[in-house]
Amino acid sequence: MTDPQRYLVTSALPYANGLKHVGHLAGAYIPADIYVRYLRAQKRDVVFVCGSDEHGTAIPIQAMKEGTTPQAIIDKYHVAMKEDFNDLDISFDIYHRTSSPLHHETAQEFFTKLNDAGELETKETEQFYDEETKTFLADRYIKGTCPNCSSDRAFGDQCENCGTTLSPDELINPVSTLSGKKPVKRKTTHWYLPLGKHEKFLREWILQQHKDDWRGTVTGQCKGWIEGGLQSRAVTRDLDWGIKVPLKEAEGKVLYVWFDAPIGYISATKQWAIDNNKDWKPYWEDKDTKLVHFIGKDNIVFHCIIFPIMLKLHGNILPDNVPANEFLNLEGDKMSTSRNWKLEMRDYINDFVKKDNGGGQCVDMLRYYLTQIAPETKDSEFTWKGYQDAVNSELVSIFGNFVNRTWVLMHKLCGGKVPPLHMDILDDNDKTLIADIESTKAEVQSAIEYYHFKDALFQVIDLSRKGNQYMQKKEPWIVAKQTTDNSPQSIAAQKSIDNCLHICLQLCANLAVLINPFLPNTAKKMIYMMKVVDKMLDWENAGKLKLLSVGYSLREPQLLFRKIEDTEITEQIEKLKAGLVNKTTKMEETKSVASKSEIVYDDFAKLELKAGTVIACEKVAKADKLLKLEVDLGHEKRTIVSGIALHYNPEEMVGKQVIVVTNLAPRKMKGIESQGMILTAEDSNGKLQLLTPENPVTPGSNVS
Ligand code: B3M
Ligand code: ZN
Repeated sequence: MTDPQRYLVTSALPYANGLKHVGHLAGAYIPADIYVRYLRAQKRDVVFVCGSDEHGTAIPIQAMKEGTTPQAIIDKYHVAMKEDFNDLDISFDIYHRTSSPLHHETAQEFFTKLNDAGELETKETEQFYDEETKTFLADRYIKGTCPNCSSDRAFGDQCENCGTTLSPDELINPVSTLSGKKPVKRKTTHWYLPLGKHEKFLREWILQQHKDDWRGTVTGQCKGWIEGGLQSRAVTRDLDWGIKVPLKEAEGKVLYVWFDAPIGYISATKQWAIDNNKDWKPYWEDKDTKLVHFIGKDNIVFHCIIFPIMLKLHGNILPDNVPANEFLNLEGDKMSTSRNWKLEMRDYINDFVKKDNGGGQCVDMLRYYLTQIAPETKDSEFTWKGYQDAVNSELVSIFGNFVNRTWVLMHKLCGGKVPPLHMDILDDNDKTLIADIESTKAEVQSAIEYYHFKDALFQVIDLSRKGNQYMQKKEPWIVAKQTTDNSPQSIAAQKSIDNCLHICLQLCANLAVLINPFLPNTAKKMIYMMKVVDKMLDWENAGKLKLLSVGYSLREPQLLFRKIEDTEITEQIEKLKAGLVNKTTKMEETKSVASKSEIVYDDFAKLELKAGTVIACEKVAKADKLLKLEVDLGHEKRTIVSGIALHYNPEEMVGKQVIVVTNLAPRKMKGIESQGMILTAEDSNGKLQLLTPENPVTPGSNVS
């Protein structure tokens, strides 16, 4: 494979509706930044683009929550997110925004081209309409009772309580969140992208051409979509916030946010080109450009199916790879903004980075841990203890310790200068380490090029581990005791010390080059200690043994990383739990206001409740929150789908007794018919607890 002429690297455009957390950082920003820094060190032509996603219903909804305007929301969060990325050294070439006129024009031109070419279809459907505010209601603007768990925190797209994916039609007693009134159905026309027409192309391009070089998790999801039947997707919405559909007959309609957002990558490139006096076109039109999208797994369908179809129809290049990451959990639970179970980038910046005095060590410590636990192939977990261990026992004790002892000993035993290498006395230990230095470059390089950043970083740390072991074998501080006079033994001893420290110093110089894409602040400090220019960090210098000239004097050592104290992590854990409690109390306040109206006994008596025993249980595919249960109810067995997967493992459910509403009309969830509902209560941490008889009862027993 020959190297492409240029690279265009993108990170998902975060919604400008709130601050982002470390899960986002680990998923789409740090890996992209590592990749880009590596390409830059290789002197490749690369542009790294990102920006705020400022359309979609998420924005006006946040404005309603904060009691302000959508414009105020995007202005506030665009600036705040940009600052967060900057503070964590994510080195975008441009951080753009989709509210810019340039983006509006670009997206409208894109739509027009596709529409004029006859690639879009129009369809008339019935949609909920609020007569009072005279607006069609986006799914999120409709609230009602969840048909699955009866919570009144259900919206037209999803239930906030049990997580079930819903459509507005499924809501019981739907009301408009704008007016509180019951909405009516009204006819409306929309433009659709017929995905089905492109099935053959997708099959060939993803399932054949990229079957080996894309992550299995990515092609797997794509396969699911393709095989499930590709439906036409509406690319317009009845909404007053967004990019106007550039057609006379589409008055009051805007482009669907997922149509315009990925085009944001193109408009960002255009703006970058304007700012830097470059031509943007080759980056999107020349086949010799390698386009790579870094995203989280929830964005796969948009980046691998919908946007590529749009790009193809519009005459652009297609992504070469979409290394999507899985999710990052936090301290044993899913990160969630609504439950306040998250670590925002801003919190880490305030509690760690700002206290650094500009050295960037805490930035690098977070970048290190998030890369080490990167959810590349499966979900992974951030724990404060894990963070502390990674910093203290790897960065401080292995990498930092090796560099530090090399510097201290070089100053003590070699007069602060790079000692010579005496080839005549090279022993096996020296040779092995030299070979390791030479071979690590290729390993790190290939891992990065295959987007295995975790592995790549491991190789770098492993090389420093080998340095420590080598030093331990050589013990220059002991050998130094023999260098007291001019005797032949003394001279030989000094030569052995010279060799050890010469090799260790060259190893440190190599470590600086190799660690630079991952931990740029650390590399910068090492450059300072070595008194060399930034150019030394060029990738071509990795694997070389003559990076530091003999006799060159070096600066005093600086500590690269600090230890994380126990008190720091307990404080963080307490803070996390406190945030959850505050949030729950807030939710409870709003809930008690919205309590249900009084009923008579006959209403209650309409319910048939029975106790049953769970005899089998499994996760529901492609639904993070659902479990499928087989419940023994004595005279019959029933299949029940329940939104408790975040709270119970399938294994622990088997054998448990549950209370089932048995006369609820059956309903389909993810293609499975649920023949009842099991009862739960929510505890103060927002966790669902099963209601269960105090002592075992016979399956089928009546509950009253
Ligand atoms: N803003 C969704 C998200 O943040 C969306 C990504 C757009 S990328 C073009 O998950
Ligand atoms: Zn629900």
